[in-house]
Amino acid sequence: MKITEVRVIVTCPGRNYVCVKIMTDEGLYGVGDATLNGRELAVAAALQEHIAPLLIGRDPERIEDIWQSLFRGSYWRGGPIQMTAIAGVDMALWDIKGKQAGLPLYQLLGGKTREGALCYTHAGGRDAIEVEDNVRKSLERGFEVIRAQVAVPKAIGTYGTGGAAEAASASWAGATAEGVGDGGPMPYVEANWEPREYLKIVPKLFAHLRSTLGEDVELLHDVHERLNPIEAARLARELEPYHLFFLEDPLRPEHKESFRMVRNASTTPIAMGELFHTKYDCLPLFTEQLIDFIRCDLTHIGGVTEATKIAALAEPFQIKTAWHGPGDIAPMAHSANVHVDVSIPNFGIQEMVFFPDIVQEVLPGAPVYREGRLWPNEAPGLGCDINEEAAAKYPYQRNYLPVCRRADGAVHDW
Ligand code: KDG
Ligand code: MG
Repeated sequence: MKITEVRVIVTCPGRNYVCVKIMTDEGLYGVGDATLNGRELAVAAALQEHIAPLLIGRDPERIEDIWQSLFRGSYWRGGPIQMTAIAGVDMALWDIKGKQAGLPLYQLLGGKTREGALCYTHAGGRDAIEVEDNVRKSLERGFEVIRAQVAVPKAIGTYGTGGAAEAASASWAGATAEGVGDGGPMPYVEANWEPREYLKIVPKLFAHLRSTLGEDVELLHDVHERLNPIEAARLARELEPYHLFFLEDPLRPEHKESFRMVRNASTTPIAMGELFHTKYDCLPLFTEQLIDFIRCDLTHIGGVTEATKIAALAEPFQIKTAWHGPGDIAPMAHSANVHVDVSIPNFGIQEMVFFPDIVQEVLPGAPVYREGRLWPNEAPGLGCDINEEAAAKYPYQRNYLPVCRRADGAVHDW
């Protein structure tokens, strides 16, 4: 079999997605996700201008060889743009292999280790009562694990307080009113965010949720890389009595040694990884046993090929997976997540979103949610497709992630 064409389809059914469609001389094609929120066209150009010419005429069955030639063969390795471009190609090649075999991807990865993939949704709110209310609504929908985020006093537009709606949409309805949300034609400014206020409010939120909801519901919280090591250590310690499922991304991704301070301070389980790009980012956290969940984004680490290696590296350290599953990666990536989830031994949990109808029309095949779990598509390969005609109706719109600023106006990590 030979690759005859690599199509890069950029579409905006409510938010931007960069899709890869690899065509072959045998009529089979595969689809993958190469979306990098806020830098979509950089990835599209990398694919179109630099990667596609290298793939024409290659055998799509040689996934590992193509992966290695794109990662190491280019000399300049890693980074979000390159690893996202590789992911789009990698997913499309696994999709072709599945279609060739007539098997869903999880079968190619060793078959099922479990039925569905336990998943979590987001609950947010302006105060603890509103968050509690939204957690209760998620419980009614069957979720057993829920992420909880609360507005920080004095701050404008705290990350995550729009809950599941914010996660699914580029222009969340609350965004224009309060400056909250994920994205816009120019960056929103999340203003007046102060660690002191954040560190006071978050333990109070979880004290409230435990006192009103009891111990049965599993709760987690995303710090979104905003604290320094000593602040993160304090938060992890103060949240200990509330038994979180995990505390997510407490620190910036670059200096892995900082995690020692958080680890030594508490027994709150730690998750990390949505800003990682390769297995090499994960290694020091694994070998020193500094985290409990690895939550890379398959679309930003080079796809299924790197994800299965990361999961295998994590397994002997009893670290589980919690792959990133936001609305800003396409259904193909969510499908890849779940195929990996149900076939590895050390799956932990899967983050999910409910895609709006318009996304499902353009990019059909997202995993199905039922009873607190995601269920993989049983069609061959990823089980996803790109409706190119529908995609063409929604052209790319420039969109940025928000920027966070402290009370004195200084830039902080968003
Ligand atoms: O594009 C950025 C989002 O993917 C990120 O803010 C979402 O942190 C996130 C999460 O945990 O889903
Ligand atoms: Mg996160």
